[in-house]
Amino acid sequence: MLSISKRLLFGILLISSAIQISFAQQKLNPSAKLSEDAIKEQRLRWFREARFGMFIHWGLYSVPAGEWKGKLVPGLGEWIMNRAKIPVTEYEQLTNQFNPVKFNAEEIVRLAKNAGMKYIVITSKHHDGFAMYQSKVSKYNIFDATPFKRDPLKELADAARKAGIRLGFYYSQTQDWHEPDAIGNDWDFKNESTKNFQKYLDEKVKPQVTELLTNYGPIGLIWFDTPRNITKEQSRELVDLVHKLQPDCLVSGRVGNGLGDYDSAGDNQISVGQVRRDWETPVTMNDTWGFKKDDTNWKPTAILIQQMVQVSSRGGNYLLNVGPTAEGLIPQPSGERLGQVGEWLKVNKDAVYETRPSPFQYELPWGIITTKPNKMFLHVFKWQKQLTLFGLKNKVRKAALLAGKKKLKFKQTNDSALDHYALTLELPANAPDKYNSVIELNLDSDVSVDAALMQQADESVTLPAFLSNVHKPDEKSAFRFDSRGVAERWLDKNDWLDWNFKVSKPGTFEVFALTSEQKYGANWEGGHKRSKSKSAGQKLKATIEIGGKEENPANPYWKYVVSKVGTVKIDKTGSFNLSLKPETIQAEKKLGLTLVSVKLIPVK
Ligand code: FHN
Repeated sequence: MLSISKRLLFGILLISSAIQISFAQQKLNPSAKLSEDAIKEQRLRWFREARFGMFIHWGLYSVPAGEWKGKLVPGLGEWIMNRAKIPVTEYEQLTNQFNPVKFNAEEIVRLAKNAGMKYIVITSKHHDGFAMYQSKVSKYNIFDATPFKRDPLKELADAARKAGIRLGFYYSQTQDWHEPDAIGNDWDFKNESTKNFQKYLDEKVKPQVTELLTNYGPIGLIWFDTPRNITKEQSRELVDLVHKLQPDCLVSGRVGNGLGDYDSAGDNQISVGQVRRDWETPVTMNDTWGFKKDDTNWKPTAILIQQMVQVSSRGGNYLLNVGPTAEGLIPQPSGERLGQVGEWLKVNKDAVYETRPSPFQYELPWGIITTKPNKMFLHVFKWQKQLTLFGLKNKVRKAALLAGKKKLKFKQTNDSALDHYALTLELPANAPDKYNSVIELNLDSDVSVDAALMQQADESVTLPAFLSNVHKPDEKSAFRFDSRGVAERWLDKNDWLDWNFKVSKPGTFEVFALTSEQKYGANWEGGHKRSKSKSAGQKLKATIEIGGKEENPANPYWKYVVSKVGTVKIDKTGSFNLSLKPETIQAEKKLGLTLVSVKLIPVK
């Protein structure tokens, strides 16, 4: 049961003079040294343009496919050895049954290419320690230990090269449940004190990574995962090894200690936060990475397309997973969805590849934006006959649907007193695309916007947590934002937030707080109480209750808990400030107040 007495204090402060707000986007890698910068830029060039890749989780675990000794094992398919605590000697027996004769590298590459994917990342060794290629370092590999006697990574590397698709290898550098010195297997190798992680790193990880970067031609990236205990020196050793062997090969953020070439968002986390570095998010098509026969919770194609462009609109890459079966086949529902995404991309590719992020840091009520020099692409998820965009300062030269190039009528206005720009587009009655219809705007110069938070055309105001001014009286406070832009570790009652925003249509508004509830794991935490507030203006003191829940299509693993806080009246246009101060914060589960945003919805 959740405690439902979150109590917060809101202070609404009317500000008479306009506030100058600048949310300039940070430049990538501002602090890197010049020469390193240049090398890194070169390495990142293809990745930055790619936007969409295929993740392949394939290993011995596809044989049990989620079932062990007649019982379905909950959790991720590739974690079955860990979840069912299968002894190494028993798990090794799976090698006798692993004969994926239907594996066809060219077919997989064709599927990826038709889906519009620009790169493929396949598990060369997952946490179970089994190498999916011919390794001289350990006989525990698909070539030497199974009846298959083929090297699928070699076949994939050849097929990918022929098709002009980049290939990357996933490699689990800390967890290896097959090895006594590695992390993770506490059922066979119980004695932590005798473990020598460096030995495992020197004798298995580095030699295997060397094989992968020596025997398979140019490799786009090494996707290290779960850094866990790895020290900064050890992460550095791996990064240096990769760059020494193949200077153009990228290293994923999960090598640990902030040393990767790019950041990796959490699994299935579609980041809405600020763009700081190049980044990628790995996403499952159902709920597992490795094949599981009982997982049929497939995401609809509309969600996959919307997530992909949402990631593009924040400057990231979308790495969408498939989990082949023990026969080597990609499950039919995955293939079907990839085909549909590919069809959409054939028409709308200009709005995805090589695009730059949205100039607006916040989400819009109808969809998202991607940009290119002198161009803006409006991805409309919620179709409407008239679409209004606020804050665009450029003159629009032409507006047209990307599909079919049909020109659209539009009008631009500017309220100079409020410093408020509006573009209104007239749209056809029906959405031209059932997933995401894109409008292309040709602009007079490179995109220029008023990036301040502002009321939208539906008269609502959304104040995302990550765009607030954060006040942490105690510097040691753990408060921060996760890769979705949601407040986490808000455990200190003295931390508080405030926002400045513009209102162009005065009125009475209901105020809601949206907090984030995990689908799995620790869930949600409540019981926070109100504190004294020094805010001026209208004050709302409210008990936040679970007033409802909203699905969050972009992040299906985190629902929004919606709580009504009260009502405010804003009787003139202008700039306003809203502050949010909690009282005591319940932190038993160490979740605290997981604020997504505060919303003002007009009372009609
Ligand atoms: O534990 C793994 C998991 O099995 C899977 O490989 C994902 C993919 O991002 N990475 C780890 C969890 O974050």
